[in-house]
Amino acid sequence: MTKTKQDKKIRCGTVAIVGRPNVGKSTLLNAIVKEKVAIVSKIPQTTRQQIRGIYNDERGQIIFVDTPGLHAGRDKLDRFMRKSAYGVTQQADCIIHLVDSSKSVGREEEQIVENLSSLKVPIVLGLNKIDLKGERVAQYLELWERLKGVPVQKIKNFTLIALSGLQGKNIDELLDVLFAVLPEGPRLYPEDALTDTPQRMAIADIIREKLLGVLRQEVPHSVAVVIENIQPRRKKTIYIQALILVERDSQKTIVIGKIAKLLKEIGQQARLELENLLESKVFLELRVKTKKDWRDNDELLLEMGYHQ
Ligand SMILES: Nc1nc2c(ncn2[C@@H]2O[C@H](COP(=O)(O)OP(=O)(O)OP(=O)(O)O)[C@@H](O)[C@H]2O)c(=O)[nH]1
Ligand SMILES: [Mg+2]
Repeated sequence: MTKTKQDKKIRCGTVAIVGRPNVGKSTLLNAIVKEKVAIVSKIPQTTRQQIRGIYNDERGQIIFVDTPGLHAGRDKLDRFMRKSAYGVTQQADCIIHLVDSSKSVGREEEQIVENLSSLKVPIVLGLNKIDLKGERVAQYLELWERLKGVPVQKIKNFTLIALSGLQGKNIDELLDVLFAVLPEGPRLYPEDALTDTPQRMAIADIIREKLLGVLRQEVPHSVAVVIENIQPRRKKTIYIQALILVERDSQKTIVIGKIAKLLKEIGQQARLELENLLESKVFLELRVKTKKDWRDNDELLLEMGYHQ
């Protein structure tokens, strides 16, 4: 008897995208699901919590989990971010270790490979930013070889792929690799689901992304966005009050200055994206407040959705 289309088994699984900050994890996720589900910026440590992006085709479903960039910071938010990223690797069916192939391997990268190399699930080493000529590809292969003690061709359950999330290069090839290793099983999310980020978090992240676009040096890491109020007001307008937290008064001055100068631009960009997300007209009000050391404050972290 020949197999009909219905008989064909579909595959479904979770794929964690992990790596150092700024290697392009969120850009890759957005390129795969062809929608902006994760914010992106030039500044490292943009992503602060897990972001799911769900991909579907006739082969099945892949639940991609974008994670905060792994770095060595020591405050409570840093620890939450690390826990959040490594936590995903414990539950995933496959892991993409994403690296920036134009940048040198550092101590942080060694630590990541030390952690990942003991896992049993298939690993895909994504050599990203290949559009920048990928000058350092060999260093990443050597690192994996050194920690596994065998040449890359001999590492079990290990695949290499050159990528450019920015240019959408080799995304189809990546999907082929992933569907080949994921388990058979029914879809876990409806086919039209794209992500499951809570709306407040998505709104706060869009505003934070616009701020990251204008802030420099240490300030971005001290900035958080808390949504205080979302309220339908008048006909078809949603009123959003957002509080921008900084850690020190000196930063407040910088942020207010930037905002005043760029409020039109930031507010305008954020508003357009929010209108797209909420499918409604949006009125956005931004305030800035100092909350000393919020990155080390359990209560505030919880309020922002960075659960311990
Ligand atoms: N040239 C090039 N740039 C890229 C590529 N992918 C991402 N970028 C850029 O790299 C920067 C960081 O991208 P993100 O996607 O935010 O990186 P991330 O790994 O999610 O960073 P964190 O959330 O901080 O861990 C942005 O300026 C992107 O435009 C790529 O394939 N090629
Ligand atoms: Mg990110």
